[in-house]
Amino acid sequence: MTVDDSRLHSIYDLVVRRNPGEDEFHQAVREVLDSLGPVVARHPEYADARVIERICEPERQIIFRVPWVDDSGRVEINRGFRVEFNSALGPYKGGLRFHPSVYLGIVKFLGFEQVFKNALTGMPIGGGKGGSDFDPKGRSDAEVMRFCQSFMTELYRHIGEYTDVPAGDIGVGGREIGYLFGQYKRITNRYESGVLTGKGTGWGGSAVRKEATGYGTAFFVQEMLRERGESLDGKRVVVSGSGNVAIYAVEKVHALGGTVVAVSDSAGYVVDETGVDLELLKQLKEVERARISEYAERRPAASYVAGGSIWDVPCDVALPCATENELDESAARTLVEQGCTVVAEGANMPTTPAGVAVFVDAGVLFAPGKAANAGGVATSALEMQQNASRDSWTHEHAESRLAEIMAGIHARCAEAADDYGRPGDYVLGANVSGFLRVADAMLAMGVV
Ligand code: NDP
Ligand code: 2IT
Repeated sequence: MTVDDSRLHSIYDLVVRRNPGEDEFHQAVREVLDSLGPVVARHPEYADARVIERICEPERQIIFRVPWVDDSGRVEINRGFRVEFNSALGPYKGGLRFHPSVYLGIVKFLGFEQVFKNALTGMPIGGGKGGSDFDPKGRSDAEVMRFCQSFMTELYRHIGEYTDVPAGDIGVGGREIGYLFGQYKRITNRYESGVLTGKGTGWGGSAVRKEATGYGTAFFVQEMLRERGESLDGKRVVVSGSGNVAIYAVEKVHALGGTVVAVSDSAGYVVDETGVDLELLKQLKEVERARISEYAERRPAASYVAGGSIWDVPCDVALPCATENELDESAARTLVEQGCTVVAEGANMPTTPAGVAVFVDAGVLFAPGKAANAGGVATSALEMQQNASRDSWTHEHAESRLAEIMAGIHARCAEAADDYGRPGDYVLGANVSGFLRVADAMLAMGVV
């Protein structure tokens, strides 16, 4: 893919120069700019107001020390981040990631993606992201709690229900959100429910938030297939990862009649031709925090492959739900050769640009993360709505809102792709539709 418009090309060069060494951020910016050529040609007003240059520059970036004491009494020091990227549409909104690979470039790539994703939901949320290079693996609950308390002891001064509303991402789930909320409440002496989302359903969390990203990805696939007069019924599906997004993608794929035959973690993958046993998967990953190899040990029908690529497993539908750049050109070729016709990104930027090109060339239905995984943040916005009105919806109501929102995102992507002469191009549709909503708000608000 090339950034052919010379103005866009020089913006991209500037981003690379001003953000040295942040490869993932460069990749995310390039992927969006690659879609914007026809938009700037039709709308010179965006270029005149330098909206694209402004969108590529975060409004605020916070980096802080996170000291804490481990169970043996040793002092540990991590680095914390919050990048408040764009607030044209609402308070900054986006998750926190705790993973040893986290550095500023990862947080900026995720924050940048979040701006367009959140716009695409049609809801009043800006974009931001944060996290730390803290590795929760192998840490006790007490260590995770002390880390979260130290992290929030700095973060609290930057967030608020009308300012910036963090949630979960890799390594941050219900347990961590609980510890973070507890510390925020203690420091501020305010029961400000809307300051974090992904809370427990007994204390301000929304029904279906935990399930929302995975469910939403399956709903998006269903919408894409409907256009072809098909459905997930009878489809063979491979889901990478076995965390929050993956587990609930499996659950909804099964409910819609598909069969998930493989899941993974960072050490390897399991193949279960009879269909992944969801209760066992939840027990292992949500309760015991065990490795996926354990799945095969407890289920004779399944086999474990250490290392290797889960994309070697033949399927009709591939749902990458683990992490960025996990599906490269060679994996994409293997998937296409073995008959895969649908790919939807539950994770953020899991497919490399060369991988996306393979899918596009092969006519695969391809849904980018900012459309396919937007159900999580959309349900976070529903959680904010419930908190603001001190209300709490039923599971059925929250799920039907999620399904409507995913259908709306699908329709917006499809309309923008049609409007710009690229029917069926969900990458262009998502980027253009998200961009237009943010850009119009920025134009209306002047140079701020
Ligand atoms: P979890 O921490 O619950 O699970 C992450 C899963 O991905 C685990 O199976 C993990 O394996 C695997 N994984 C993580 N990092 C790597 C890596 N570097 N290489 C290989 N495997 C890896 O996170 P989530 O399920 O919440 O997030 C998964 C993806 O979905 C991320 O891209 C996230 O940004 C995105 N996302 C999440 C949303 C949410 O609501 N949670 C919303 C939208 C997108 P292991 O346990 O071995 O590390
Ligand atoms: O990438 C994402 O959209 C998330 N991790 C969810 C963000 C949120 O605020 O719910």
